[in-house]
Amino acid sequence: MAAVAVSSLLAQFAPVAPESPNAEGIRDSWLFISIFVFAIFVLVESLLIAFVWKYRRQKRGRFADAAQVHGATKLELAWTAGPVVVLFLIAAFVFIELPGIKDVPDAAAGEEQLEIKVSGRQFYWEYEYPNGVIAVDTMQAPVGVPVRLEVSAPDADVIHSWWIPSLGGKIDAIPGTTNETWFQAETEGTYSGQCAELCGLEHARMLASVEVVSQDEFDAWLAERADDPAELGQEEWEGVCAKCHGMNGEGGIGPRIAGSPTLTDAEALGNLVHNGRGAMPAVGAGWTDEQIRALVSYLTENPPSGS
Ligand SMILES: [Cu+2]
Repeated sequence: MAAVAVSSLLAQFAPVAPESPNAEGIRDSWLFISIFVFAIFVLVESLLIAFVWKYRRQKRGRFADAAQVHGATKLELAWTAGPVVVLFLIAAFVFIELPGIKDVPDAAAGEEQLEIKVSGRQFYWEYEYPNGVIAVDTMQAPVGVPVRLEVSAPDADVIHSWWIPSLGGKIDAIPGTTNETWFQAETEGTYSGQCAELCGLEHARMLASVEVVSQDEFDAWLAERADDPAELGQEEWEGVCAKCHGMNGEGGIGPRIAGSPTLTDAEALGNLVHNGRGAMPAVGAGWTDEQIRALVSYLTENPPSGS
């Protein structure tokens, strides 16, 4: 029982189960470093307790000096060389693992590779697929295929950070720069994460997830989204508008917007999301007409109830 409790406690500190080779490299580095961390912790703390006990005052007078010990060449060499060896082993291990974590695998001849543009924005993730399909917050990806992510932040002054722990490490989304990362999901499923760089009021709600599906399901989804952007409208409402204005437009960080004629007026809504207004940032700067139309048609069919 105790062993189970201890191992489940330790699991709380461990990285999530990796589902992509780069996440495996991160987990392995963590485990390797942890061996030394744990061993050094136990060594230092037990010596500390042992010496506190061994050299306690006992009958020596309160203000009398304790025995002055100096010069122990072997011991001094050992505690200098030991840490050097430990640091060398850690550095060597990490440098061996690093290319497998950082470098996007080259597409072998005939092998498929998918590229998705990831944009961090206040306060949502926008994905653009090779055929131009746009999605918000939830990414779809095929299982077993290397997915290269081009991560950036189109709005001028806010940095975000893309992080799906089971699919690899964090990568910053920085204005004016494109950072690359990748994953190759080993099993189908939904993997979640969130923006890992404080980016403003609703940063905590800037969640992200990757739904890994079979190649056929992915192809079907991509083709369907290209023909019919209805789902996009819903994602935009939930991922972009509702985080500040409430899921039913009842208001929150932003004012109540249920019943506002702007919601169903493509020109007014386009103007608002392109340029922002007052405290509201230009959440949809650069949105295409199609993106605006998707939102207007969703809101026309599903007017927010206001409560
Ligand atoms: Cu963010």
